[in-house]
Amino acid sequence: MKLITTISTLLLLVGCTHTREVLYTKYAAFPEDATTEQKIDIAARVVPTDEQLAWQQLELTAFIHFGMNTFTDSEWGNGRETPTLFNPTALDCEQWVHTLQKGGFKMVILTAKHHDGFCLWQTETTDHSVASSPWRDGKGDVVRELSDACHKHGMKFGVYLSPWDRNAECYGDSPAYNEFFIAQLTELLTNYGRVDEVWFDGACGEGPNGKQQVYDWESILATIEHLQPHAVTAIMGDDVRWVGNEGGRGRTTEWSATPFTPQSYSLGRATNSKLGIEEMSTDLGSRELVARAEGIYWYPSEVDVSIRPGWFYHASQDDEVRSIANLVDIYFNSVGRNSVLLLNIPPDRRGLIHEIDAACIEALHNYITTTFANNFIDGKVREWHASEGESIELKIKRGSIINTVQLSEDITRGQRVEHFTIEAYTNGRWQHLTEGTTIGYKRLLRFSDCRAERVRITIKSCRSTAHINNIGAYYAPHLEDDGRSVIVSDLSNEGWQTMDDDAYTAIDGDVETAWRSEGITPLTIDLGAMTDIAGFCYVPPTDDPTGTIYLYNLYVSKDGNEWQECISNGEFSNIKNNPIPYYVNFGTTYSARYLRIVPLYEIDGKSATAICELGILLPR
Ligand code: FUL
Repeated sequence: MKLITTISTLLLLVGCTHTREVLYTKYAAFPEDATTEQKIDIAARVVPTDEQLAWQQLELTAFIHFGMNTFTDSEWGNGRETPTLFNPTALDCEQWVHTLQKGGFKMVILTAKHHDGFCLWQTETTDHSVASSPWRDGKGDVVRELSDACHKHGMKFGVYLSPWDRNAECYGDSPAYNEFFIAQLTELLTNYGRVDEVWFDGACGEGPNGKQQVYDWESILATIEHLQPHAVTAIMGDDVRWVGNEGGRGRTTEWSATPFTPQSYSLGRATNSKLGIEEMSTDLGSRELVARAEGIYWYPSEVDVSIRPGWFYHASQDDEVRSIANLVDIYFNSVGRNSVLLLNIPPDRRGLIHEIDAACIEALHNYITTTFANNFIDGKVREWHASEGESIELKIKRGSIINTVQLSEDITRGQRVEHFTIEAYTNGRWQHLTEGTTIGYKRLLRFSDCRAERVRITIKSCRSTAHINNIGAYYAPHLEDDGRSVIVSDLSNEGWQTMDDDAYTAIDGDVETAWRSEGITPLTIDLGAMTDIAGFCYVPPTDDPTGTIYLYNLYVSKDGNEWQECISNGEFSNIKNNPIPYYVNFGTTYSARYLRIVPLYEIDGKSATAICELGILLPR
């Protein structure tokens, strides 16, 4: 396991005095009797490994979700899909790499196996793979084609291998599946050259034997350490931490030095729960939290989000590719908040990145490069070793308008800033522009356009001396979001009624208002007239997830008395992490006037139901 506790010392030149500073790579345990002050001092001196640093510097990384779901139009497969469905007509991994490079991406991570268990490479471990598909007569290998294209064009390459496997017979028989999984991992890390990131999500389920799988993370991480020691391991790995949402939202206070213990460590969950923290927690690094902790990790955040509502390509979402304005916001809220962005760009059924997505990422890249090509600070900014309360004043090029400041800490000396302010000298006086908490590797702050003569940065509070190695002032052009609204029903809700008195908010056409009920409560709607129904849409709540439906049955009726089941044990896959509208096509048309959804299981097993909107899909 790559739990490195090396202590390195660095000879620092601060002013004219030589100071020997002890640094802790990746982890530091607090001495048992350490005071809060001592703990904070140690927290300020935990630093990334070389691999974590190189990863952080990539800034923009790309996810490729491609596989069986691309061909079944789903987000999660159940593992029973026939491999013959997998048949891209024009797959070209060089096109993926060129397109992503034009978008400024430095690494690409491929879903070598998603939860459905279908393997995109020639594996010895199962027949449920490309070898059983008609694509390239069963001789194709997507992992080979992509890794080759990456290595040829200087792009880093990573793999996503889903631990949860809904196809493997042995899933749930823990030792057998661990062996199977490690064999898959070994193939991927042995046969395809250099791999720079290995990505495991935490999903875990029951196998066909009815038993919950228990993963052997220690052996899994040891396999990576042995075969690709320079690769960072993400999410269930111990180098890169999940930011806690799939919506592209980094924290404004983001500590890479955190007491949050990787969940794959045997005591990870227990330690975190003792501290009252989880991946989604707002506070993962405050003084108050560090004071209660027993140690501190360098465990930086990665923001994973899709360019489309779903992780896999669905032609129906071609109109819902994120706008440039939205992508720019995501950039500021991820890379600009001390995180690495992992943006998913899912290839279509041809096996190509779709033209719309390609144009978007290129436009994003142009925006970023043009904005940050022009630093309006006059003169060169030297590294600034700031003590608490210290300020620096910087001249702005004459006549410039700025609305963005970039600050960076030299994280090879730790992450230290806790609070800073930015002011501008304009029209003969100092004016407060904005302020922030953490900085870390990169912090971008936007504020109203300002014609400044000088800017003043003040480090209001920090742990030990802060080493600021980059300051920039820029003008980021304003972009209008195209204001697209998502259509959740093909049929107007005029004349609709719910059979439950207070449930109108579930069909009022407003996705912001939720109908909430205590208990697992069915909802019946009367459309007012016989209608040909081809499917429905469920919009879950996004503020408080309580009541979000995970499993359900769906019925229709002509008269409200006799009901026909259309979907039994349906699943809104991945709704917990990605609470977007879910569109479900029946694959056939029902003539009916009433529709009833019967929730079976709430996302966390709670006794609650929440529906922001139910919509009707008409035949096309
Ligand atoms: C989640 C998965 O369930 C999604 O399908 C997707 O792969 C996302 C990146 O991770 O946990």
